[in-house]
Amino acid sequence: MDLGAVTKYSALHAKPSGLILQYGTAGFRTKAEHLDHVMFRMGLLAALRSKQTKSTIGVMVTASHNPEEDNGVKLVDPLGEMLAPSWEEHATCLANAEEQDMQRVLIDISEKEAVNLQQDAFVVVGRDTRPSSEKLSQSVIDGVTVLGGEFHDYGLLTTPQLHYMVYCRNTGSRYGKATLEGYYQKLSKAFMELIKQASCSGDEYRSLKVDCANGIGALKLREMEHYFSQGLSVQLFNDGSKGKLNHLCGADFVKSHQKPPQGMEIKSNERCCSFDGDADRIVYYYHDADGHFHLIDGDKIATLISSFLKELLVEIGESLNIGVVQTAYANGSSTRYLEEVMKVPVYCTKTGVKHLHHKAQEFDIGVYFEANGHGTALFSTAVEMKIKQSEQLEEKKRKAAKMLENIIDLFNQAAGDAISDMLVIEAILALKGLTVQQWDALYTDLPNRQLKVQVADRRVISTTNAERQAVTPPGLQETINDLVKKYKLSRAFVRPSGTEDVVRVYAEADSQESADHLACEVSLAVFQLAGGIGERPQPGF
Ligand code: 16G
Ligand code: MG
Repeated sequence: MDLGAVTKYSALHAKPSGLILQYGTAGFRTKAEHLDHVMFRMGLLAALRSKQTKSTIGVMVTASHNPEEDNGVKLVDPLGEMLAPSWEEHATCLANAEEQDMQRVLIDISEKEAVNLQQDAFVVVGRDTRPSSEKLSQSVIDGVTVLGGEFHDYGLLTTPQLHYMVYCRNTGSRYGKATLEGYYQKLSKAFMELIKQASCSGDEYRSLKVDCANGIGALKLREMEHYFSQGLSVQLFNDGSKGKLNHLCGADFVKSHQKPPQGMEIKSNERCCSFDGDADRIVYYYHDADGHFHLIDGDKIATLISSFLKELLVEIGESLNIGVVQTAYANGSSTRYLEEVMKVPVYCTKTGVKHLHHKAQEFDIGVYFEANGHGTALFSTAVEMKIKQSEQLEEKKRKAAKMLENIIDLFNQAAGDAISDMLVIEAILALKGLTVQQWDALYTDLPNRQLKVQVADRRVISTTNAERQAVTPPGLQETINDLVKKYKLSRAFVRPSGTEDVVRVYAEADSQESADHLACEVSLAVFQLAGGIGERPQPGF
């Protein structure tokens, strides 16, 4: 390691002194103007991680659904997964080191992780459409090269596309070709094969309106569209030509405001979906004949997907297991439906994709989705073996095995992916002959409300039981329990955000009014017991 060069180049990406940032749930995120040094240092760290794992590491420059002025960076581990936890700590240390301590911190990390510095390093870089992203990704590259690493700059990519590239490169292209062309072809081929088998593929299954959040999803979907246009026609809105990224549109806006995005004209019963700013989340929705808005979130997406996969497994007659992984935010109706009607085991993990992904790997088929629309399905080698053996099976079983094979190809198994999920959903709807209303009618969501509360230090709140219960501050959980008892079919929990300096409150109940009241009362309890600052939460918010 040429420490002299590191110091010299680091000075060109100097850290504003005193600035402290955390590697949060999905990497670093803050105002773009504070991130140049973080990018350079994440380039250094990615090179070290690559040397240690002897694999290609990915670096994605994006702030997802956050405002256009923000930016962020996250590292992608060899199998397309989120960075290992011990390296998240190194990332935080390195990002916060003052200039004069940089050398020491780098040496510390290398020693702790037994990095062979002579080893080659290879890092792939991708970025979203934010105005700040190009320059920031150049800073990442500077960091990689200072440590003698090589790189490939993919330029504009969705986050899941970068995960896909990393996965392909580290599996000797068995998974797919590590190019955009490879990604488009793999997914489109699987999609076209699947819908060939749909008996009812009338016009209503063939078109979809997509709100692209004025982000990278628009560019990439446009590039990809002609590969699958024989099977599905997509109409793009909020494609970045006019509006601002994530402003009044995108999956996060639609989910949290429970209303349609601006800039999209919706006729009754038309199927619509929204991506977020880096295209790793998707939610669906429609207007019914009375003009009412219906949201189909990640929970209902998981239900559609897991019930279809379970049917395929039954068809094949195999005892392979399937499990669904959710978080505390999953609507109570979805959990009940999955467990009681579909008889699929459901597990709850902490918020953040890495937790869900990890749990889902325990099953032959693990379907995981956050209510906010981030998710995918993972398949074990046992499933692949079964498909390979299916040649000897009778015709009907062979057909199911073939479908399963295409579904596996269509899912981005490296990460939740709005484009890939969209094609899976569209294929299932066509194969099952389901309209968007029929899908929505699988169960009725319990009315719910999410609020946030400002506190002096959100770390005073700690949780257990996959964030469903507060351990500290004392008395908070007991208060929540008492409040919940006042309402029917109710549930509430609080957790410190992993991405913002706030405490999040979630409540659901049998009516919207009750959910709103409960959320408000719980917010007040947080304010009083956990050191609230600023304005007290008010009824009516
Ligand atoms: C990040 C997570 C997302 C999670 C959200 C929670 C990834 C890739 N993204 O965006 O899964 O739902 O944080 O945010 O893990 P919060 O902690 O602020 O509620
Ligand atoms: Mg995102």
